[in-house]
Amino acid sequence: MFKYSFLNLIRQSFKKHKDWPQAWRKPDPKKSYDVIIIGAGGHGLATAYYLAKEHNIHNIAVLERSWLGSGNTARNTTIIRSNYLLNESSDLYEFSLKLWKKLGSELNYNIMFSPRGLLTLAHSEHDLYQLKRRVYALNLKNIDSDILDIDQIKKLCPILNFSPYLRYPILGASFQKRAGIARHDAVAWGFARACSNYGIDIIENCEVKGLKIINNQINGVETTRGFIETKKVGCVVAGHTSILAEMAGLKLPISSIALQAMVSEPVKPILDPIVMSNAIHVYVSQSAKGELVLGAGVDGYNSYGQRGSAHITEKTINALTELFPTFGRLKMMRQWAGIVDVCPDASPIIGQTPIKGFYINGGWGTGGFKATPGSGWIFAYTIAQDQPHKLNEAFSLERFRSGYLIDEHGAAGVAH
Ligand code: FAD
Ligand code: PYC
Repeated sequence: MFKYSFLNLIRQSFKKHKDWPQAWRKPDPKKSYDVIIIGAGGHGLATAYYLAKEHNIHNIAVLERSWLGSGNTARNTTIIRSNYLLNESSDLYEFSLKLWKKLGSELNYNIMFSPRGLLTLAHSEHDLYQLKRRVYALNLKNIDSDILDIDQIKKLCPILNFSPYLRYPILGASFQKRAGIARHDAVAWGFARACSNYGIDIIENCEVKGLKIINNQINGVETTRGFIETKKVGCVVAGHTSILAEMAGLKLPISSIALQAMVSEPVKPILDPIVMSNAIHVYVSQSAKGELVLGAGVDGYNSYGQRGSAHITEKTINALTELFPTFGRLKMMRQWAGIVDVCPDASPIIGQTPIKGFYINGGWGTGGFKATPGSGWIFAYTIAQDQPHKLNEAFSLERFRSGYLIDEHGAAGVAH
C-alpha cells in the first residue's frame, strides 16, 4: 500500500507531482469473463469490489459507456441516511449506513464521509404525525431518529426562518444524527482503485448495445468494443435500466425522469446539519468546499435529457430563500440534472430476472447514493450465490406481480 501512503505523497511532491501511478488500470476487454457488470457508477463498482472481496470472484469486467462515475454517482447531492418507514427499507439502508462508517478506511481512500445530522422539517400537524410515525417505527428497530421541538431545532440551525408568518411555519422536525454526506467522486474512485487492485478490469468508453441470450441463458454482451462472453451479467445503469432490460426482452414498471440539483458559490461554514422540507420543497447541505448543495423535485414528465426544467430551478431557489432568508444574496454557480428510474412504490429492484444469469440492480429513484456500499454488498451476494440475500429478497421484480410493494414515497424524501 506504499503507493498510496502519506510518505508517498511527500515523495511525489519532490517529483513535482509528475508520474503519479495510475489509480486504476485501463485494460482492453478480454474475450470472456466470469461476471460482467454493466455501469461503472458507485453501485456497479461496489458490486464488483464485493464480488472479489467476499466471494473470491476476480475474473470480472465493469463496462462503462462513458467515463467512470459520470452518471448519477457524480450528479447527486450525497445525502446518506437510514430513516425509512418500512422494515425492508430501514434494514437495507441501515446496513449500508454502517458500511459507510468504515468505508474510507476499508478502501484506504478519503471519501469525506461527514455524519452531520439530518433535520426533516414539519410544517403542519399532518407532517408532524407522519414524521412521528417514521421515528417510532425506526426506534422500535433501535435505529436512531428523534422528534425535535422548535428550541432544539434553533440550536442546530439558527439561520432557519422561524417566523410564525411563514407560508408554512416550522412546527417541529425529525432528526437523524448519524445521517451525513460524502464526496461522491471519491466514492467511485475509491471503489475503482480497490477493484483494479483485485484484478478487475474497468473498461471505460465501452457501451453495451445488446445482450446475447440463448435458451433463456445469458451468453455475452455486444459492446462498442466488440462481443464479450459471459454467463453472468449484472445490470447497474441507474437512469437507463429500462433500456438495458429491453435488450433482454423485459418490460419494467419504471419511469425515467430528470432530477436536478444546483450549487452556490462557496461561503464560510454557515450550515451544519442537512435540512429538508417537503412542504416548502427544498433540501440543502453545505459541502466541505463551502458550497450550498440543494435541490427539490423531479420534472413533471419522463425524459432522458440531463438538464431539468427551468421552473423547477426557480421554485427550488424560491423555497430556499423562503426558508433561509440569509441565502437571498448568494450567487448560484452550477445547475444540472441526472435521470432517475422510479418504481411505482419508490423502492429499488435488486435481484434475479426471468433470464438466467441476468441480474438487475436499479430503480433507486432519487435516493440510491446512500445505499451504494450496501447495494453492492447484497448484489454481489445475489450474483455469486444465484439467490437473493435476505436484505434484498423483498426487492424482487416479482413484487410487481404479487402486489407486495414496499411503498416508500414519504420516506424516499423531498425529491419525490
Ligand atoms: P450511476 O452512477 O448513474 O451509474 C450507472 C452507469 O451506467 C453510468 O455511469 C452510465 O454511464 C452507465 N451506463 C448506462 N448505460 C450503459 C450502457 N448501455 N453500457 C455501459 N454503461 C452504461 N441519492 C441519495 O441517496 N441521496 C441524495 O442526496 C441523492 N441526490 C440525488 C440528486 C440528483 C440530482 C440525482 C440525479 C440523484 C440523486 N440521488 C441521491 C440518487 C443517486 O444519485 C442514485 O440513486 C445513485 O447514484 C445511482 O448510482 P449508480 O451507480 O446505480 O448509477
Ligand atoms: O434520498 O435523501 C435522499 C435525497 C435527498 C434528495 C435527493 N435524494
